[in-house]
Amino acid sequence: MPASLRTNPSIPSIASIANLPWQDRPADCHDVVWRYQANPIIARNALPESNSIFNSAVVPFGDRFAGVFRVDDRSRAMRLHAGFSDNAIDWQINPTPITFQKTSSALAIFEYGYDPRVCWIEDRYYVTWCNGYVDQPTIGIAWTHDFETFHQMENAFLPHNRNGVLFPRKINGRYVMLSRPSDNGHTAFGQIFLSQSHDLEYWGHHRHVMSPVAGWESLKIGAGPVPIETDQGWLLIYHGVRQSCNGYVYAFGAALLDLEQPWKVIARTRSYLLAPWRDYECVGDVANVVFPCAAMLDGETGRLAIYYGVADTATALAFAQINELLDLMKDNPND
Ligand code: BMA
Repeated sequence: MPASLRTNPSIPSIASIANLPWQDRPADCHDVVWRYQANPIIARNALPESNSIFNSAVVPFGDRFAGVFRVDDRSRAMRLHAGFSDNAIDWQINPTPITFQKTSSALAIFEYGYDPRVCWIEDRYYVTWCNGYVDQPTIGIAWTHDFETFHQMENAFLPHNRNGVLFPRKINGRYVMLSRPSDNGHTAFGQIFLSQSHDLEYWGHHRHVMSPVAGWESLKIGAGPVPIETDQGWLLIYHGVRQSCNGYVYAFGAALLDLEQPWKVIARTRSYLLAPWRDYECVGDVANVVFPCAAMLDGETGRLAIYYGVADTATALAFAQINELLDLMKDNPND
């Protein structure tokens, strides 16, 4: 195990995942993040009624993998679907959307859902997503043990909010969630904030975490996959958006957050790690979008598999070595 990784096997995000998908970096590639050569791994028409399947979250599930997938159907309804895989590349996605069980009769109905993240905390998987409430986006939360039955909890926040991402353990006795306050449209601003809760229901002690700095993220940023715990800090992969004369361009980078006070940014990448360069990232329903929602780490080897939506159309996979990512950020302390 690389020296920089914690050795606590009770933290699933750093447990060994022997069957994690992997391809070595191509000989002619010098990037810290490189793409799976058979991308995209999930085609837009993988389901009979799907228009697009993208911005989706996957996790280890026993000795297999499970996930929650953003499926926009051909009526252009935005729905969440569960899915399973033996190798985390070939996915069997349920053709019918998740029907959430309400944990309270007063709970708002599911209007639409998109950009899910999945996070194991203590004894169950939590799903967070952008949840329509009176036709406005906020953060929905549900939990599941088996990816068959999902129990929807109260929305975390009032509208407008997007990119709600939980940390995989309590920090100083509180659950912690990143989010990105927004508006109801294609929001032209965005900073990452953090909120804390004793029960995953009432959220407070809000903190500012990060604002856009570099050119590639100059319009807005939002948290991506569930942060990964290392002994140097929480590794957060996040998306950043630049406004061009031809529209928004979505890329992703990374930051290192303090372990005990995760609103403190220790370091962040100066340049993007991956930007829309390939045709499947540049051409689709929304051009020039790479949007990461999941990352799985094999604690044994430090191999990281990053799942990202491409052009709001399909789902792709990329790889990195976690120590190379941490080293890259060390060269760019946030001082
Ligand atoms: C964001 C979200 C994402 C989408 C992105 C690019 O606001 O809606 O789902 O990938 O825009 O269209």
